[in-house]
Amino acid sequence: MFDPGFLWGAATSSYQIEGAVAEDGRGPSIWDTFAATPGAIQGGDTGAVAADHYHRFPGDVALMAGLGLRGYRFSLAWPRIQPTGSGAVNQRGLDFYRRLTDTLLDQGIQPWPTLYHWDLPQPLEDRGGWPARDTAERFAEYAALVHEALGDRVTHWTTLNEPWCSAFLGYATGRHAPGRRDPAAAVRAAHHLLLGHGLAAEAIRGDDSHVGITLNLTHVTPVGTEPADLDAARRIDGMQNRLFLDPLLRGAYPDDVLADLREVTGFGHVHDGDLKRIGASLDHLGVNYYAPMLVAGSSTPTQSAYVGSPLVRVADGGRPRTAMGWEIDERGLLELLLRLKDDYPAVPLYITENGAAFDDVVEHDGVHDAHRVAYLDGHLRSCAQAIGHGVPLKGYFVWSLLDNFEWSFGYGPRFGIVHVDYATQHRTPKDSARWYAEVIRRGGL
Ligand code: IFM
Repeated sequence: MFDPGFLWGAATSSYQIEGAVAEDGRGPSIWDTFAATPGAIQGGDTGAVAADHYHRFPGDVALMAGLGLRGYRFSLAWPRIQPTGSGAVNQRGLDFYRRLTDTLLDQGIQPWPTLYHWDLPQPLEDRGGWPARDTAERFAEYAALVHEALGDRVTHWTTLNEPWCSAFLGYATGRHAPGRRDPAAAVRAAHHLLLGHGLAAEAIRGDDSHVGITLNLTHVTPVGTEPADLDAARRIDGMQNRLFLDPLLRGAYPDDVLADLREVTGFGHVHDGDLKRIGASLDHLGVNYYAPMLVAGSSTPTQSAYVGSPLVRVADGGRPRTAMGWEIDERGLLELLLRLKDDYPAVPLYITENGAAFDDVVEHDGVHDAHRVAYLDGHLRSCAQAIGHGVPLKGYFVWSLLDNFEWSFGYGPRFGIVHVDYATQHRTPKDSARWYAEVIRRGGL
């Protein structure tokens, strides 16, 4: 069961909700550039206005308070704070986050900032982006600036959101900004993201500062017991989970994953001492879970985000799916949490994202999103079971507070528990928001 200190929250990210991309000195990010590329985003959508949270944050915080949220996970846009990715602070950008943080604290809502949720300053990409080691150093510098400004009000820091996506969707498949298709660069990016996390953790950790990272993890199972299927599951688990968990929690890359990746690149970019820094960096771990993965061996090579693993295909588990086409299986979350407890040293865990997009219908009396309520209810039951088995799970942030810009899918998929009418910016709490408020009020299901 959930203890009284359990942190009940909701999450968002800067580029997905803020808008105001050219205001108060913000510099361009890789997502501004990518979104302006014809064909990159469905419907040609961009984050230029999004949910206009930059201007409407007081109302949005009031909404959070009305729901009884205890924590709010948001991200800071690096290009608001350092418009070129290095050098002096843009005070107006920093002030926005100071006002947001203070408004949250006034309402008794714990600010839970993430320093990087994918909006890299474009000038840093022009100098090589995450495949370049210098970007990790710049990230630590930026982290130190933010910590200096907000460290008196923020206790729990998340460095990166889902470095797997930044590295492999951004640099291998080209489906995310900056849209590069260079598997070797993606592998270097993955290491430099982890290094940037480690350096940032050194810069901000202190008596009152707890440092975490958020990973998108999944529960991987093979379709059967054929060696090819077992190998497919090992490879995908390696690329999606262990490539990040092992350096962070054991201080070493897994040998089998290094062997798989050697088909793509060497590891000269991993310097002596890097893994020591990465491995000593976590006070807590953020887990983003949406769906399990069922995989099979394949005889046809495919190019995917799982570089170094071409002979793998994702199989159909036959379960109902969300509007993203993701299979719904809350048992995958339970298995994942138990696995983290069994395979890695104990570290406090937080579900930093969990939620679902469905084709919501706005009716005269609201948005009756029963599918989302069922999804959240099932996954929270898995959380409760995991806690019962001794998993040190300390909090849960639903993704997302608001409908928002879903990256290359644009504004089509709606993940919010609060509906946003993008034409009027009117917010309507869905049934799931009311249901979640009641869960929080009761302290559980
Ligand atoms: O919207 C994203 C978020 O930015 C990162 N995690 C997954 C969510 C749903 O795709």
